[in-house]
Amino acid sequence: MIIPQPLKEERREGHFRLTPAMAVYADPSARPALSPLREALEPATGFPLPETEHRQGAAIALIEEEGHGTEGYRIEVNTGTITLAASGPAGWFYAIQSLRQLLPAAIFAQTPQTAVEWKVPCCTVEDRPRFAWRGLMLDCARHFFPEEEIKRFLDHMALYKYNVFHWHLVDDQGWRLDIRRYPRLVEIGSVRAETPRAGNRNEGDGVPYGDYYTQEEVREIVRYAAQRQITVVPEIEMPGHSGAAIAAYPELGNFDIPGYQPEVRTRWGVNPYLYAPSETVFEFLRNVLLEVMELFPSPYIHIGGDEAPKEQWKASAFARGVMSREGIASGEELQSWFLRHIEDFLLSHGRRLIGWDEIQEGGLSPGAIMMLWRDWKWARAALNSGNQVIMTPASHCYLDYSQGPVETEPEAICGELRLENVYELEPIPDGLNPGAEAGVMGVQGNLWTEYIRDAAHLDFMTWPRAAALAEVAWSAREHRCLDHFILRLRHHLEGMKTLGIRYRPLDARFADAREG
Ligand code: TNX
Repeated sequence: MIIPQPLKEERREGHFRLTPAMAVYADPSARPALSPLREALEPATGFPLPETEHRQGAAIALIEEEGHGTEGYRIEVNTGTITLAASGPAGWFYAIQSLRQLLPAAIFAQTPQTAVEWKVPCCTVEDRPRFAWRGLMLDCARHFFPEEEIKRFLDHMALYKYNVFHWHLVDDQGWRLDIRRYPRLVEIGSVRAETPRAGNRNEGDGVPYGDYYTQEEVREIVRYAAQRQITVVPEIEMPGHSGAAIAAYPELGNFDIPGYQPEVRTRWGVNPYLYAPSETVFEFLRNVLLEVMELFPSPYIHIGGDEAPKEQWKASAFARGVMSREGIASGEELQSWFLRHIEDFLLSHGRRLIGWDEIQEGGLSPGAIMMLWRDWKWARAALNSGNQVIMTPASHCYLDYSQGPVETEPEAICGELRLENVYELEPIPDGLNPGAEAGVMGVQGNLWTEYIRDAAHLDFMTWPRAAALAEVAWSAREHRCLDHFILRLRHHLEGMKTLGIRYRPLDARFADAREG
């Protein structure tokens, strides 16, 4: 039972049975896929899977085959052999993830399960993704998740063929990335005096909170993700959501305004503090981004751009001076001017800029990639003018919303987003010019963590909704069927339990879904 649903899946009579002595063959180009294959099968079966030099006699063969693109693959299971064919590393990796899902759920155990019969149904699977960008975002600024928890998150993403980990590392309530050139970013910027209390968001708990990732930890996470075919896209917020950086270096803010008193924020929501449109700030951001680009090989750098109220710019004589010098009429245009500097810098280093949909308000640069989170009108406009867009509409992709009636669910930010509503998302907007839909790069789920304080609750908010979104991102539109998804999901929940994922249980009405 595979999630996301493959493009073609044909079952036949009979089974292949994994046995302790079975050997594996790999074409020379496919040999790097041997270790993910062993990692997938060895812990639960206890079978060592030795490599053999001859395809003849091998139980499992990893072979290179033309025509599967960068991420597609083919699986052929007969009573005597399993063939995993692909044109490259991502394809073999995804074939292995699907193969795991064809086995009994006990395959996800981390110790040998001697009583299980390891049967794989005879079948042919031919598969490739609908969208190239299949992401999950994790906000590590509001709450911090240590390296080991990030790795678990990546393990689970990989199983559902997600390929982008969007890492929200910076916000008003904490700067979580060590930048060597600016030590105060973590010394001061990573610590807030307190956090809103559980159950009463208007009151602080009085407990200082702070942590950050060292550059060594970041490199390790990037490497770990790459092994799982996941690109880590860092997000460094600007010009808003930058309160922690401004608290660390007050000269970065609009310090000529009355009552200027930056601090690492202790409440959630939108913050008035934003970077000044100054050369001091551009120099700071260029230096920060140089270290960021050294740590993250991603072709994309996310610069935030959301929720930046323009009041401080309007109140600052310096910012107003920049506006009149540059002939800029509004705060929104000043933001676009600001971000154009950053985009030029990123482009000169071979990286593309991604920003939240507010980057369109003052004029969208033709090369910028927009992440849609609010009204779909922004996506239509961007796509129709030839920009690329990633769809993360809050209405379907905000995994920080409650999974049922807010009265009966654990405290969450606001709103309700049920499993079936995630599953219903059709990411291509209507009203597009012919051909503009090609600009939709894909889909992403966002885990903002104001109310997600630990890994157990992160599991609960992520799963199973992220399994539904994985199917939106990967599977052909015409193959999406909620009843069939729920049927497969019920089997997957056993696997998730075995993996130790503390997912949210299905609503009663789904507990006995039948194939129909
Ligand atoms: C809006 S979505 C934000 C975040 C919050 C989130 C809570 C976006 C680009 N900005 O700062 O955490 O709502 O759902």
